[in-house]
Amino acid sequence: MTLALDAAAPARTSPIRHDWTREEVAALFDLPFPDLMFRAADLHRQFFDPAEVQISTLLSIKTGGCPEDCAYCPQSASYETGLTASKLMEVDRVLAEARAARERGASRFCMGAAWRSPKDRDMDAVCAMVEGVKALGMETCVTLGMLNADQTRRLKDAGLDYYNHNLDTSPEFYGEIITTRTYQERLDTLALVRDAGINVCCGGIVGMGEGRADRVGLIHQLATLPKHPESVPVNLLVQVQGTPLADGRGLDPFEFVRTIAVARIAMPASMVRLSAGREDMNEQMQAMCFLAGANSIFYGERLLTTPNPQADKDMALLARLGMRPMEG
Ligand code: SAM
Ligand code: DTB
Ligand code: SF4
Repeated sequence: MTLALDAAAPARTSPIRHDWTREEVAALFDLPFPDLMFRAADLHRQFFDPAEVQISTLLSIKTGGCPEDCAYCPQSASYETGLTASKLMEVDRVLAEARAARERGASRFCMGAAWRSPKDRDMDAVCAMVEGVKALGMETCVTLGMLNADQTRRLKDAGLDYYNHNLDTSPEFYGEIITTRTYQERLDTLALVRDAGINVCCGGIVGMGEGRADRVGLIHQLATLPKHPESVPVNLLVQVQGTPLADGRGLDPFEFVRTIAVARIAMPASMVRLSAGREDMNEQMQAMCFLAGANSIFYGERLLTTPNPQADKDMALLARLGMRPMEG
């Protein structure tokens, strides 16, 4: 017998706000944990079916040797992480990977390149990848670094659905993490993508030694953009040997769950993605993130260069929780 619970779904009474103050975002973080979780779960139900999780698979189409100095990143040429750099993958190989991801149940295929920004000569191949993945019936996402107007238009013309470009942290903490690209340059790329009519995927990383005020600052920035990003990846730092952040103290798991919940409340109509770092979370913690409003995951054994949970373990977890992949 199935219980008819649909009637219990709350009506969509909460507005989508773009005028959040930092104080309001900080006050959400300060709520008693049960109150925060209740508010996040209520908003989650107003905008989504809480039993559904969107699943995306990542592929690194160009790995390592990156000229940027992002302190968290194993792909920066500035750090000795033991990663072998490689050239841009062949289009056919990328499409074979996308097909395999689709067969395992992914609805979105995200292709990442370790570039500061793409070279114009790379754009033909990347656009062919976008067209090919779309032809497989999957949603497409790429993350290629900074873009100019012409590159953005070419991606739009190729049919790109989402562009991922993260703000990573608060404007105040940013300089501790990256010196080779400014916060404003990131905002400029996001504005180009938005204006071209491509969906925006934008979030950040926590657990980098930032304070709560920086987590507040990150969510405040995202939630006061002229339009909220359609996808908000919340990454827990993957501590990679050789990077400057390899030996940090990590983050209290409840503070991570709070960050998810505050993102859900501040951007209620966005997909909040439980992104990097799931290898370091037990299943109970991941379930708590779903209760806090996360409704998307990266799926498949590899993120870009680091491990992610086995696909069948993820499907088994969703089944144990009575949850299911969102239809593409
Ligand atoms: N090079 C492009 C750029 O930075 O825009 C695209 C690829 S880059 C690897 C995409 C995102 O991955 C970064 O913005 C960062 O948020 C995330 N990331 C990279 N290394 C990470 C790590 N060790 N732990 C968690 N997230 C990470
Ligand atoms: C995002 O926010 N997280 C993904 C995706 N966007 C491109 C990347 C996570 C990378 C984790 C480290 C690695 O595997 O290299
Ligand atoms: Fe390069 Fe992107 Fe890694 Fe920064 S996060 S070093 S830009 S690949």
